[in-house]
Amino acid sequence: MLDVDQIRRFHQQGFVVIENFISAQQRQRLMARAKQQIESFEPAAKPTIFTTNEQQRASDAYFLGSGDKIRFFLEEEAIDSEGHWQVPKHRAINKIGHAQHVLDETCAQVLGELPTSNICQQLGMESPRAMQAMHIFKQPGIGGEVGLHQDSTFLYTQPLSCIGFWLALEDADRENGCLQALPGGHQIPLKQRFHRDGKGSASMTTLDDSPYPQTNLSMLEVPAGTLVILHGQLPHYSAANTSGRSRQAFTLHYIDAACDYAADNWLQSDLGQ
Ligand SMILES: O=C(O)CCC(=O)C(=O)O
Repeated sequence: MLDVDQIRRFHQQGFVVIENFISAQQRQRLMARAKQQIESFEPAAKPTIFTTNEQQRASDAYFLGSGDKIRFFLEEEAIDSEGHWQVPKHRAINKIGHAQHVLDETCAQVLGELPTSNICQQLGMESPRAMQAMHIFKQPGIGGEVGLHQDSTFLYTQPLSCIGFWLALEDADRENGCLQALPGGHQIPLKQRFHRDGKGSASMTTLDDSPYPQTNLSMLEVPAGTLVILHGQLPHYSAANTSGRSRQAFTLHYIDAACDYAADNWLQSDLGQ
């Protein structure tokens, strides 16, 4: 649970960093389970690359259907233009998502040991619902950047309610692509919505085209075991992993079930807690 100072910091700066939130044993269970899942994953002839390019992402049925499944997405550099693998399978995975917090017993158990739902309530959520889980790998050398974004762009409710929990499974620093966040940036309006278009695809719509404030991003270099809680409107980013070290993280995104979850959000699922 959060103390008064941590709650104040979340409301003031839009994020809060809490070291030693998840134990080494819990981290190992999540990482070992992901390793097993990858071993049993059999990639399609034309596997899905995870990309920050929305047009490509929107046109991908494998991605759009992953809200209530456990699916595997590859790093952009893992496969060349002719479809040849550049790295072994376990080094190619960008992320696993988006419903292992419900569908996978180990994930559900470990996450159930963490007081994330209670923390949501401390932060003002009436009826927390864990909508989306992601095991993010940021592979050594080829782990791609995640562009500056606000999480409510992807999990839109009225009123806005998304809160992200980002768990460092391994040390994260500037070389291996730690999170970077705009302090106080949760006060700016939501800039974009990523939504289904009713024709089997999805696209980005601009809601507010003013530029992001020219404030420096805070570099959130954190040891393994740290939790970063992110307000849904907080602009955040992570750079490519230029190091030889991996940077695994696990994220869980909540919305308030007391708010209206948009029927055209890309992520549609009847699962959730
Ligand atoms: O782990 C990362 O590199 C980025 C994760 C992120 O931006 C998110 O979960 O919203």
